[in-house]
Amino acid sequence: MTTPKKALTIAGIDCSGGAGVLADVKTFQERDVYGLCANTVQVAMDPATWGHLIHPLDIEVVREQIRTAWAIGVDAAKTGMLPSAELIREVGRMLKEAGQNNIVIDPVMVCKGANVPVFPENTIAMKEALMPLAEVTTPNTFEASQLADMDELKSEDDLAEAARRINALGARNVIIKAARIFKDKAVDMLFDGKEFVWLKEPRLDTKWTHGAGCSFSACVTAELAKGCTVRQAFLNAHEYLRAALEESFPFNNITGPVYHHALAKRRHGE
Ligand code: PXL
Repeated sequence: MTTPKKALTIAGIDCSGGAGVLADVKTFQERDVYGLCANTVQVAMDPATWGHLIHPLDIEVVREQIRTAWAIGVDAAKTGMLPSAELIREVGRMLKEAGQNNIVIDPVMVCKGANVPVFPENTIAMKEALMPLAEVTTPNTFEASQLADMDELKSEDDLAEAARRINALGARNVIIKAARIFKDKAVDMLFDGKEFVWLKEPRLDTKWTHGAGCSFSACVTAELAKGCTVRQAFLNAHEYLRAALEESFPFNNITGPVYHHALAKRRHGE
């Protein structure tokens, strides 16, 4: 009998299956890692506007789920949508108390194409309670600018400066995903406190990117659970997401998800 590596996601359930817990657990499965979850919010969509209807769960219910995960034991843990500063601080306390390693913080602040407000008080809690615990954090450019206290990031120099500032908050490795700020290229950047790794590719011309951020950070988490270095986890997640984006598809004319099985399907010649 071989026991698989296990990863926990502390995040919201997006019932459309593209982002949040479902994206994370699908990704864990694709990467041969057993997935567990602690659900923080239930998200449904208004069928007319695709506006997100967000229903936070009681903090005690989140705590019970995390306690369950600790009772099982996990090799890595990630966070996604955390709807209040109070919950962010509680999750930080629980991760720290458990001595959990391989922590990936995806500092979710906005949902693509949806009207989700940004809570400034959540940013402060994230900086104080979660960044010091992060083996890796995976902000997009908006989230990175908020964490780094910078205006809109527009250049590679801005990305590097934001990464240095986020590293100074305690996150040991900072991955900034800059899919949109450059006209001709998509850039993923890793800063490990000393060196930068830049991955640049032609931008994929697709509107169907729902769940891209969650799936990327989930892949990093799964790779860390299996014992990969951060650099290798970054490269693997980049490759995984590129394929998932190349096979993304529409739900409607507003949004569509990345396809989590794309890379494995190619590899197996399905
Ligand atoms: O993509 C950010 C995100 C994260 N988590 C949940 C979401 C979304 C966006 O829709 O619903 C639960």
